[in-house]
Amino acid sequence: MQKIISITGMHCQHCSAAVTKALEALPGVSSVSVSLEQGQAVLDAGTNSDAALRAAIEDIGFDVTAIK
Ligand code: 9UX
Repeated sequence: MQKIISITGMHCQHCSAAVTKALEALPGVSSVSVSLEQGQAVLDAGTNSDAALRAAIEDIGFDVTAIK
């Protein structure tokens, strides 16, 4: 299912690259697109829970403010 994740704390392209990598590391995730400018990740999350998506991002030091 497509999810849109709002993320704070990304300040350069290495940040958005790190978030992309962390999300792509989750099983079943595909089509990850992270926008530094918008502070947002759009992805097909497969069967991953919102909690799992949140943990993947927070574990590498960014904050999740919303998952829709
Ligand atoms: Mo860029 Mo992000 O120097 O934590 S990697 S701001």
